[in-house]
Amino acid sequence: MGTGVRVSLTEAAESLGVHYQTAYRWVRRGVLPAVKVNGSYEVDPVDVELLRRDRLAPAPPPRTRRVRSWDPFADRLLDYLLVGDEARVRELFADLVGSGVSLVDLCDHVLAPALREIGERWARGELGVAEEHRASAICERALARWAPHPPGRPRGVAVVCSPTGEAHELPGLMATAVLRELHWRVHHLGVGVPVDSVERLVAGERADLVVISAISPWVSDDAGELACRLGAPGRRVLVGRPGLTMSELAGEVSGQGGAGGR
Ligand code: B12
Repeated sequence: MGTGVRVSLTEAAESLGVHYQTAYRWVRRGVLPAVKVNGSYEVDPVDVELLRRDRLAPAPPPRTRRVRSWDPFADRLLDYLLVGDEARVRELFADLVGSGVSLVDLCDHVLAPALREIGERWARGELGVAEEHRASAICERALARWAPHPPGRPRGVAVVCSPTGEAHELPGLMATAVLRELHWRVHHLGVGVPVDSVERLVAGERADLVVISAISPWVSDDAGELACRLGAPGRRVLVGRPGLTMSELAGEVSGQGGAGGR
């Protein structure tokens, strides 16, 4: 779990044995999470340690790791989430992604099953709202680390949003992480943004793709209406719903697959 005590970027650079400018570049690229305090960057020592380990590790193999069974990983994630062990969650993600697991597989086979189980336990009254919120917040922060803007020329501009009335943020974050891994430039709007404002941003950014993440059944009509409003010539609009997967999203944007596009 994060210590709550942050160190300056200069100290982090020293402890990583790199020049301040290098550490600064890592912050700008999202490789090293940081917050700005009084105009200076500060970082969590846990992130510094994770980055040190990443750098010490041998160069990762190409992203082709095949996993025989995902269940042990989803179970481990669930265990860590249930006790709020954020450091272990980050390590698990770093181990998997660092050893060649794609964000598609991480989301579909590890994150989503653990979250579904948390939802089941909450629905059965075995888990409090506080524990469920803690778990979601940990997932959001851990996944955000793997969703920096991609380097190089993007495949296109995407906006990821949700209908108003949808409070579930994680599916949109998963879609953002996966699209960025696939080299899309993504504007992630989170939840609760008024439709008019989403519409203006989508037009202003000349989005080629809009992904609407909607997992609550009561917003499915709104998701359809939003998709109609945001559609335009030359722009694809895809609507997510429970049961669809990141793998289908990835297939759709690669020109294959059969997810809920228009
Ligand atoms: C975390 C959580 C919350 C958190 C969200 C916090 C956050 N920051 O995101 C909070 C506390 C806000 C919350 C609130 C509520 N929740 Co809730 N929540 C969950 C939980 C545990 C995980 C949600 C999640 O991230 N799921 C993502 C994954 C696990 O699900 P998935 O839909 O299969 O995801 C895939 C697709 O969405 C797809 N995808 C995403 N985008 C796209 C786009 C495209 C184009 C494609 C192809 C695919 C795609 O990829 C994902 C990965 O495979 C779920 C459990 C569950 N089964 O999902 C309950 C759950 C969704 N919640 C539920 C409920 C009832 C609620 C509340 C009504 C509770 C209440 N009484 O207040 C409110 C509703 C708030 C609202 N207005 O929306 C129910 C919904 C039941 C139903 N179907 O009717 C669930 C299923 C729990 C349960 N078992 O009962 N919740």
